[in-house]
Amino acid sequence: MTVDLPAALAAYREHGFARLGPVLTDAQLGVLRERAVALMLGTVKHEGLFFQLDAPSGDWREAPLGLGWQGPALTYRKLEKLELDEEFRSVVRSPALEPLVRALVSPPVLLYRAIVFNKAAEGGSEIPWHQDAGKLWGVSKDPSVQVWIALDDAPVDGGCLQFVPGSHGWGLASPLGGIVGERQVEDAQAERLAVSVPVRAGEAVLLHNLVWHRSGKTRTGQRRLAFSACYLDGDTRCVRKHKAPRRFFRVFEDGAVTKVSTSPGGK
Ligand SMILES: O=C(O)CCC(=O)C(=O)O
Repeated sequence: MTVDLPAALAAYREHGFARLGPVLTDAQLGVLRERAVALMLGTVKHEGLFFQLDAPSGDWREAPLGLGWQGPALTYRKLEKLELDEEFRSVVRSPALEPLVRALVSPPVLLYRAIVFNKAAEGGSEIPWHQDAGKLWGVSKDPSVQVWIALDDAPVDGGCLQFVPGSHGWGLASPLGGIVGERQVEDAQAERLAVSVPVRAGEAVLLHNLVWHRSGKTRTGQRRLAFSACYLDGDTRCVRKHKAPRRFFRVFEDGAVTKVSTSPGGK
């Protein structure tokens, strides 16, 4: 499984996202799905893993924060710090992704987050237009490289990603980052410009952290699991003040790279 690097980089620069095609074998998919379920059910445990249950209302704003693992359930919305799990760690460093990551990220490549997004068969919750950068992220420079991998099929009505193409070139919608305000969504005519990217299990999508993206509930009656890894340039520092600074996980052991420009439009 190889990613068409020039095509992926061109689409990423122009649109802020790129389809990468399949990056996992069926066997790997099976292992990762089973592991995600085992973590939710607590049959595999790692000290320090982050869990967030979905809100029973299906409104992400009501999802409880800071509670950790709440007992066996398949309705966790997010599982984070998956670099602690050997199966997910091997995806972060996957040979299928390594050339792409090395092309875009300055060494030594660091990891900001390794996360599973789950939409349970009952529907899960909608994630509104947002950007994955800004002060909320607590780092000295905004990251720009994320790889999102479907672990289940993600069809149009089953929780696929949606994008506003080119929006990575508009900068941060607010210094804080995260959710894009309603007014800005209207002004940008995001609804009209939105592009859905349905994928099959095992396929990946490269995202620029500034591109406006969102996902709906799954309405197919099928669960939609996805894994995402966000990479950081080696000189990125944690600037959070409320806790001790994070030390980011180092993705590859050596530092050899050819980093290319990540600016929109390829300049
Ligand atoms: O997996 C999803 O539904 C959303 C992913 C997402 O919003 C993100 O990667 O920031």
